[in-house]
Amino acid sequence: MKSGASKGELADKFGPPPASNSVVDIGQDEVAFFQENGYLVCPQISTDEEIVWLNQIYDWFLAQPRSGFLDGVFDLVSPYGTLETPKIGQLLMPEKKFPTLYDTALWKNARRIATRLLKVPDNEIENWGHLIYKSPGCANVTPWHQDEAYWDVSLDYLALGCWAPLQDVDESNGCLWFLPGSHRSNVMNHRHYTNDPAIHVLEVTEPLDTSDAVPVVLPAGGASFHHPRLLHYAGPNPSNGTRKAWANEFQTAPRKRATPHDRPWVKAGQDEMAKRLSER
Ligand SMILES: O=C(O)CCC(=O)C(=O)O
Repeated sequence: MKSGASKGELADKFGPPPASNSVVDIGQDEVAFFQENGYLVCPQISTDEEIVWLNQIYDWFLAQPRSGFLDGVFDLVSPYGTLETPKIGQLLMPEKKFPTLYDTALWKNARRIATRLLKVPDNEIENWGHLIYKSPGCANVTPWHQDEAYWDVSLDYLALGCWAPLQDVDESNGCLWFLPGSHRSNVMNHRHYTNDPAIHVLEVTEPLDTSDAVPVVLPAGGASFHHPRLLHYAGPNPSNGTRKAWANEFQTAPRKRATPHDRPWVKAGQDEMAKRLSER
């Protein structure tokens, strides 16, 4: 990412996460709920002290120079290369810059729960994270989508997403909404927002009945887990505060497919990003 600080400098600046004995696990009922509905909500997988610590690190990342591309902070709803304050900002893989994030109760609990939900041995889980935030007064929704619609069309995945807010979230500041049971559908047709392949965020193009959707109201330090085909969206953030979430994808090693999926929006976005990167 576009910043001068080394791993060591960040470790010196922020130190380790506050000591915690938070160990959160789930049982068969939660696994069954996830299989039936495509998601699970856990009210607390971190601690108050850790959330304060994480907020400082999050704010440091957001204050770094923006790149407008995937190597730094970029706006999910503006064309690649946009350097203005993001409406919906994203930074990929903060853990590569600051591996101490792996020492948090939040990450360790999320990983344990993901392992149970995916029903795989502990040593088979891979992970990457992203920071995703909505600026104060952001009118943009994160459109209805399935996460798998973003991914490599030549691979099959066993994966799920974990989404952990760093402040309380509800309908007033852009919480997630899930459509229970929708994970049983195939990946639907998507397009880049406003049909512009230079805009990263995707939206489903097929008609959707979202009348059964549920808001995922969570306190800071809680987390939700969702299947990569679960339809979900996040509302606007009309509040005065930044809505910050630390999302983590947990998966086994993806497997090569004999035939790639037909999802033309993926290549359209990659081509447009490569074009704009070459002009940077
Ligand atoms: O935070 C948001 O606005 C959307 C996050 C999301 O869709 C995800 O993490 O899968």
